[in-house]
Amino acid sequence: MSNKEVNFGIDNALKILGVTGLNEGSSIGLTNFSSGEIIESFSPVDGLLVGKIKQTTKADYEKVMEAATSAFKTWRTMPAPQRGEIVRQFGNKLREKKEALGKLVSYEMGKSYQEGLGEVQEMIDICDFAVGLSRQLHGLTMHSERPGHRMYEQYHPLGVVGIISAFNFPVAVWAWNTALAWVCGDVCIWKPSEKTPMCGVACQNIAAEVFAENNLPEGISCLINGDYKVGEFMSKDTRIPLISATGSTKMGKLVAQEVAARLGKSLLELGGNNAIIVTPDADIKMTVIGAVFGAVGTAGQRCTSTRRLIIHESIYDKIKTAVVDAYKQLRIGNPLDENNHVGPLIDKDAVKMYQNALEKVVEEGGNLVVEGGVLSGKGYESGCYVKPAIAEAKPNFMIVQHETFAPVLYLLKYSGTVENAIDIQNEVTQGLSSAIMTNNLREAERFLSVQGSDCGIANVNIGTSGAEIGGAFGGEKDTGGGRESGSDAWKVYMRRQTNTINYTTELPLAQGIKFNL
Ligand code: UN1
Repeated sequence: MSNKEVNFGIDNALKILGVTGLNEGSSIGLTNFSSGEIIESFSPVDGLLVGKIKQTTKADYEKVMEAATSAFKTWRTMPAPQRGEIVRQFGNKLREKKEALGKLVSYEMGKSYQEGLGEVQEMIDICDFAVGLSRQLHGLTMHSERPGHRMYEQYHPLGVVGIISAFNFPVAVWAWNTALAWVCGDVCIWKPSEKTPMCGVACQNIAAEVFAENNLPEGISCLINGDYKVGEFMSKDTRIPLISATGSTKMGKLVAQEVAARLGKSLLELGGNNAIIVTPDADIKMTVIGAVFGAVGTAGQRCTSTRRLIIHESIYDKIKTAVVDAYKQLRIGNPLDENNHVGPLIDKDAVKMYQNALEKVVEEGGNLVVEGGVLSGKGYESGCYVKPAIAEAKPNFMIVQHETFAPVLYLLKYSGTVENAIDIQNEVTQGLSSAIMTNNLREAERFLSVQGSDCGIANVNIGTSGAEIGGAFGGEKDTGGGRESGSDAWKVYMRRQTNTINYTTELPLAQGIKFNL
C-alpha cells in the first residue's frame, strides 16, 4: 500500500478523476497532447508527488487556439437554454465526483477536506445559477425618438475567453468563469496555477466528457499548463477578447497592461487585505467565530481571509483574550483528517513569506500574542505546516498594509466613533472584502453607506470570507475592479449590441436633423 492509500483514499480519488501517471498539459476536450517540459506537482500535505504534467509550448497553444476558435462558430449558434442544459449536465457530473474532487483539492492545495468539498459545492452552485441565467440573458428595449422605429439591445458572446486562476481556489474560480462564459456562448481556454495542475486536469476531464457525450466540438473547453509565460500567450493574443485573471496584484498589473495594450478586456480578482471592525456593540461569540474562521480557514490563503481586526478600545482586551483562547483549540495537521482545522501552506516559499511577516511585525514594534512558528516532526514532513499567529500592531505598519498569504492576524485598536475604524479599514491599497460586527443599526448602516467601506464586499455580522456565488464577487483599488460569479457579472462575458429598426417608408434622422435630397 502506498503512502497515498493510507492518506484517506487519495489514490482512489485520483483514479476516479483520471489523473494518474503522466498527464498531458494541453487538452482540447478529451484530446490530450503536449510537448513541453514536465512539471511535477508535490502535495503540501505529505510532500509526495501528486502527479506529473507536460507544459504547453507555443506550438501546442496554437493548436488549442485553432480548436477553440473553430468550436466557437458552432457553440455560439446553439440557443442559450440548450447551452444551459450542457452546463446542467456538467453540474450533475460534479455532484457525482464531489468527494473525489474535494479530496484532490485538499491533497494538492492543502485546504481541509471540508473546504475542498465546499469548493466543489461552489462549482455546483454556479452551474445551477448559470442554467437559470441561460434563459435570462436579457437586454433592454428603449423607446425610439423617431416614429415607426424600434430600439433594443441584445447580448452576443465575445468569443474565446482566457482564464488564469490561482492555487488557492484551484477549481471553483475556473467554474465561476467558465459556467457563465459557456451559457453566454463563449468557449474557454484555462491556465490553472502551476502549483495545482492536477486539479485542472481533473476538471477538464469532467467537462470534456460532457461535451463528448453531447457530440459537441471539443474546443469549447480547453486546458493549457505552465507558468506566467504560458499565461502571456493568452494575455498578448488579440484573438482573446477577455482575460479573466485571479491572483496577486503584481500578476494582475502585468496582465492588465498586456491586455490593455491590445484593447482587450480584463476581469481581475486580485489581492485583499480584509478587516473586521469590532465595535463596542459586537456579539463576542459571533465575532470570535467569524474572525478565527476568516483568519485560519484555508490557512489564511483566501483572497478574502481576515488579516486585520480593528477593535474598539473599550472591548479590546476582551476580544483579544477570546480570540487567543480560541486559537488554543486549533488542531493543525493533515487536512484530509477531518479532526484538523488547519492544513499546510501551499509550499516552502509561502512558509518563508509567513516567517518574514512575523519578523517584520516585531521589527516595526508589534507584539506577538500568539507566536506562531513552523511545525516539524511526524505528520509535518512536508515542511509546509505553520501555526496561525496573532500580532498586536498599528494600522500604519508596512507589513500590516501588505497582504501576506498566510494565517497571520493583526489586532488593531481604535478609539472614538466607528468613522475612525472605517478610516483605518480603508487606509490600505486593497479593497476586496470587509465586515463589521455590531448590533448597533447606526454603525452598521454607516459602514455600508457611501462614507463607509470602500470594498467590493461589505458584510454585517458575518466574517470577510465565505461569500456565496449569487452575489457579484470582487473588489476595488489593488483588487482590480472585476466582478465574477453572481448578480449581473455575466455581462462581462458578452458584447452588447444596440439595434434600431425602422419599419416605415420614411427615413427620419435622429435629433430632428433634416437632410433633404
Ligand atoms: C478566493 O480566495 O480567491 O468568499 C476566492 C470566499 C470564497 C471565494 C474566495 N467563496 O471566501
